[in-house]
Amino acid sequence: SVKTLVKATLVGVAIAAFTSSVSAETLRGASMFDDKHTFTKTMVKFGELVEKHYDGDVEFDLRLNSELGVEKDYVTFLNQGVAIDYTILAPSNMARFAPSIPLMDMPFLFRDLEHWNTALGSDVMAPLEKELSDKADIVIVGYAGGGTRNLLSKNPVGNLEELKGHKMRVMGAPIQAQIFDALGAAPSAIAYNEVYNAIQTGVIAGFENEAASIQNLKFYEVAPNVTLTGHTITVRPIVFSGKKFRKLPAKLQEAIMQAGKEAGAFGRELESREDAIKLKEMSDAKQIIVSEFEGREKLLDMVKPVQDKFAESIEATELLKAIRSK
Ligand code: MAV
Repeated sequence: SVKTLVKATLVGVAIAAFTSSVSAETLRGASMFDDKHTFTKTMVKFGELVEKHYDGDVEFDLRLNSELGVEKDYVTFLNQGVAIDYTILAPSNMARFAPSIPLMDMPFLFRDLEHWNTALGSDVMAPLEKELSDKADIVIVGYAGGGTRNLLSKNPVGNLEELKGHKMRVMGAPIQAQIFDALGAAPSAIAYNEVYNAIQTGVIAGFENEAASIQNLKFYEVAPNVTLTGHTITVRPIVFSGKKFRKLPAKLQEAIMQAGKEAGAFGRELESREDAIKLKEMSDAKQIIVSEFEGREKLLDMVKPVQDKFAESIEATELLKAIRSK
């Protein structure tokens, strides 16, 4: 009868409403750090902004403290569309999937914070984003970063003489090792979660990192000497799995792109502002001993041919020129 049909329809509508409310889209993120690190704060912000820009139901499940591994694991997960949907990644940890992406964070790419800001505020990185999307199926939705990377070692490494043969860990991209090799050091690629132990056991004598992460993971306990080479101002894309992204409603995709831009700006401002503060906190607490690198101005000249050669090998000579001239 009509009456039963209406009843059945109403029940159907109620069930549909119920299931859609329990099956809100859940997006899982990962951070190597606790809730005090700028990356974590940026990803929390990202979630809040997506919720703000999206009318539908969406939930965030952000796993902290390397519960789901480190960046070299995250990049594989994103590429395969498993385990996580978004995170923040160092371009140099994505080299295996897109060989040209480490151009973005190679040492001595930016002259200073102003240059870094101008470059990231432009669309100069677009060809690299395209390669990442085509080859790795990873979408860049925004840019965080803004920390300055310095040398960090067990014993002081204060000049080129002391850097000679210095056993140090670098990120997985070949260009990272090539640059430190050109400076005379003895670099080797080691996973981030093995660095602390490797220094403690004497496998390496140091590495390079930015204040936010040194403080968060207490690397100063094994490598208290910070030498201000300031070789890299970090570029840290907020990245999303392409496989997951394509399955999301168009409106949610739009919200994610918008939130990524805004969360990136939030993260860049936060990390670049806090960088010197965090160094000072660690130094005041006598956790680190900070010193200048004698002859820092020579370093750029030493690595420039290596940068040029890398750019040539990935057919990005014009792009490197464009970034340098920003
Ligand atoms: C710092 O923790 C961050 O820049 C992070 O993105 C890198 O993966 C890490 O250093 C590293 O050196 O691998």
